Amino acid sequence: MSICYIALGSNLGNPLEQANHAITALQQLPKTKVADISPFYRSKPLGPQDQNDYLNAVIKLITGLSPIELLDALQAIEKSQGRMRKDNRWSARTLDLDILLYDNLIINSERLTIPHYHMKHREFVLYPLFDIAPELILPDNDNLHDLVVKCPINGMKQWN
Ligand code: A4P
Ligand code: MG
Repeated sequence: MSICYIALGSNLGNPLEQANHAITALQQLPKTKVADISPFYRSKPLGPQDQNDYLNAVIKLITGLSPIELLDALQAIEKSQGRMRKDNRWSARTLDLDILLYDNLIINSERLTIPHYHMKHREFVLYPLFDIAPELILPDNDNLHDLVVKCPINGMKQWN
């Protein structure tokens, strides 16, 4: 079994409902257990500013799915919750589920980049990850605590 961390983001429709629905779907994945869920945060949009604030969270999974099987499963959940892929990057979305980390693996393939690119500079990834994995060391030996200290919180708040 492998340990992985999933970043959840939503800023369209009802983000709280989307997040809870996605977590239920993750709990129903084969060979997979939801081991921890971070608090939900409200963050300012990275990218175009003419979109709503995001709900962001990080979820810890213990899974027997391979990285690609997990990606397929996450994309199926996104699709079932009405995610439309658009050409413009960083645009609003009902649900985004990204694989941040998968054990200590480094993957650079056509469909997968793990650790997730830019994760080291995003407050809406680092803070919730730190909430559930304060001792975490990244595959390149960077210490999560050091990354959090260096990352401005950028007005992020608890969701409620
Ligand atoms: N892909 C590669 N690596 C991974 C991975 N580790 N996990 C590929 C998941 N997918 C991965 O993804 C595009 C392709 O990335 C997939 O087909 C997969 O094979 P996508 O979900 O269709 O595209 P996207 O999410 O719109 O693009 P991108 O560039 O991943 O978006 P970002 O960088 O995640 O940004 N602001 C706030 N405050 N909070 C947010 O959560 N999110 C975004 C999206 C912008 N601004 C935000 C937030
Ligand atoms: Mg994505």
